[in-house]
Amino acid sequence: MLLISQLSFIYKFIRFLYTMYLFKVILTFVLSCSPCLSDCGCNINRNGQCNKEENEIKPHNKYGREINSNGEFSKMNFETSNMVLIKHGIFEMGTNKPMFVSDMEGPARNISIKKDFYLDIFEVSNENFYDFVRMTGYKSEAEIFGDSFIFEMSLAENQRDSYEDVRAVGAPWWIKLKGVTWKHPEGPDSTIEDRMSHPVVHVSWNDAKTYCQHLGKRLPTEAEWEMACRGGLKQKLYPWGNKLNPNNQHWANIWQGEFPKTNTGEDGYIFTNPVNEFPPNKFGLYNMAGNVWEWTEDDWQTDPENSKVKKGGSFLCHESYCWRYRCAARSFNTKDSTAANLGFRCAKDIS
Ligand SMILES: *[C@@H]1O[C@H](CO)[C@@H](O)[C@H](O)[C@H]1NC(C)=O
Ligand SMILES: [Ca+2]
Ligand SMILES: [Ca+2]
Repeated sequence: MLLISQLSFIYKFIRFLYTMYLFKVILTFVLSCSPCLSDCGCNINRNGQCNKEENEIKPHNKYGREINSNGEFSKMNFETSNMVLIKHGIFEMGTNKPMFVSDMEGPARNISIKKDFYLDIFEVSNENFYDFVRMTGYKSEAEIFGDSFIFEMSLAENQRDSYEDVRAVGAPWWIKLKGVTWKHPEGPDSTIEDRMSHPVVHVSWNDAKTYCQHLGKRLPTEAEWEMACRGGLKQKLYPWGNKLNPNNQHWANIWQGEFPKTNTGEDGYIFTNPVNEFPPNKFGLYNMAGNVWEWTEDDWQTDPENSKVKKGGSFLCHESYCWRYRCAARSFNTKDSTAANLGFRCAKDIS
């Protein structure tokens, strides 16, 4: 009798182990699929692999404007946890010592921001945008157009010469590449998995606006953005003051070396940095200067139909070429433009 009950126990134990094993196999399978949830709705092919390409060439994805305009996205509850409240008031916008006169940086003038508003502490990250896409199925404009602009240093040296025909006129270090999107920032073989905390890039003004609206937010106006950048300081160049590197430290991710050939990455980054790195300004805002350019709500004066103001400069900016990591600096792009150094953050009215 004893033997039988022992055997029965061993049998149950082995069955238990086997059940646990099956459980582990299933769990591993499910987990291995999770990185692709937003990419392909978790289409698993016969090998258990996420089947991205097959999904991406479906016509309804390629011509996704209908998808994006089909009905309103469900609005999320508004969250202020990663925003700061910025008080209304008058501040001196622009500068009387413009570095780029054609950018219309001047003159310095008193501008009144009439209402308090919230602003995102960080640039919108890949993780944030990933969540948005997973919830809404949103297709970005670069995905719909099928290409975007990347910086030549993102390509291996032996690849660069093959792209002469698609280089941007007047700025040959920009290469227009097929299959570049926010989730494949250097082309179809690249991924954001190793930089979920970095700012989302290759997003157009239209994409940025849709993202902010989904969260019950909006894009900041240029004046709001600049007031926030200055952090209460008056007529200083940078969000932290006039010296580029106080205490011999780097306060923003820009370009060190000789543009556009050598970037020494002395500040720690050749490309983008995580949105919570480098010191915040007095308002607690990170990377207002450098890292990625940020879209604003305002029209560009000389092309109000098509172009929008962007602020803050990027990791590609160097004093010799693009000294635009100053609060007064400004530039523009058309609403559907996308690039490797252009992102955004959202603002929000007090309701
Ligand atoms: C803005 O207003 C302040 C206070 O009235 C004044 O001192 C300053 O000169 C004004 N700045 C400009 C650029 O007009
Ligand atoms: Ca850098
Ligand atoms: Ca920035």
